[in-house]
Amino acid sequence: RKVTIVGAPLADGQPLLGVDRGPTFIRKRGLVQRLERDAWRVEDLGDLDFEMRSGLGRQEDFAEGAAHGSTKRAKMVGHANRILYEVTHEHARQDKLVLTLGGDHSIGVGSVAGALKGRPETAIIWVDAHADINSRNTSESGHLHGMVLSFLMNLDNSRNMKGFHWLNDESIPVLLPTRLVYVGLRDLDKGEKAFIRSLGIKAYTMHEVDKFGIGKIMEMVLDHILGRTDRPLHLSFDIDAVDPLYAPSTGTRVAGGLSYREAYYICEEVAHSGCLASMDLVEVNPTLTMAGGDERTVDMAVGLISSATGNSIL
Ligand code: DIR
Ligand code: MN
Ligand code: MN
Ligand code: MN
Repeated sequence: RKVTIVGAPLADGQPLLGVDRGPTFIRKRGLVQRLERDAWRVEDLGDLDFEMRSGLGRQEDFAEGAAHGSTKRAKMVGHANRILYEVTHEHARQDKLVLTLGGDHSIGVGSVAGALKGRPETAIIWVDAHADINSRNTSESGHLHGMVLSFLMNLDNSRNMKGFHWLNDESIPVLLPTRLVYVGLRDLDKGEKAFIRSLGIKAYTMHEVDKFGIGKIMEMVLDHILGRTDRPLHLSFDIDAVDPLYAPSTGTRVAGGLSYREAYYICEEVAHSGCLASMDLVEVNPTLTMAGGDERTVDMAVGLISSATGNSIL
């Protein structure tokens, strides 16, 4: 069993610096050793180089009072995702488990596009407090980490945005609404609710987690996207899905999230399905510790990856 680790040190999909250092911190807390202990053959590609020679300073795009509604850092985020897409596609094609470490969630454009091109039958489990399905027309913030799924599904013609033209390639399947399921949602914009309803996307919000319990939720999740057919699963795990009590070091904390065990249970059930083919672990920003020197969030990221890749309790 081979796993490829790729670091995607991108912070341009949202305003706070530090999330670009997520991959470094996750490695420092022993990710590779954990995977090797679990009998994986690990190939760590290190961090990708997203530098753009002619790039504008981020400050200009995220400055206070920057034009409301305008999409921020599209060229940079599009460019970085194209690089990530090439790499993840190549390794998916070679039938490896592909693990992408963010970075903010905007890196999901490249990692999922690579997964879909390499394994077109891939279904996505999106674990997040947020739906990340805004288009440039519905986004209230202009932050690209909140717009990932609109690119993958080509909503409102998103693939024509500057920086993202590379997605207009027939060999990259457009993500179908039936191949996506959400878990953990609790903070959605108006336009996002409209997309989810009109497209009929399966969404297990925190309300359903409370109502049914995480055991039943994961049965329904896997039944919805797998049914009786085994197909490759891509798990896109935004650490802000987890309650800020357990994962405080992230850019957009929302109270009322997944408990420590609920988060682990999701990963354990994904492992149990035997279908995990690719995974993102994103939005870990170790510089945002409230108490200082707090490693809880990074350790949780390492633990969740370890569980999703098959490290079982017993
Ligand atoms: C909000 C927040 N829906 C936006 N999204 C976040 O900016 O579009 N995603 N924080 O992780
Ligand atoms: Mn997200
Ligand atoms: Mn989120
Ligand atoms: Mn089970």
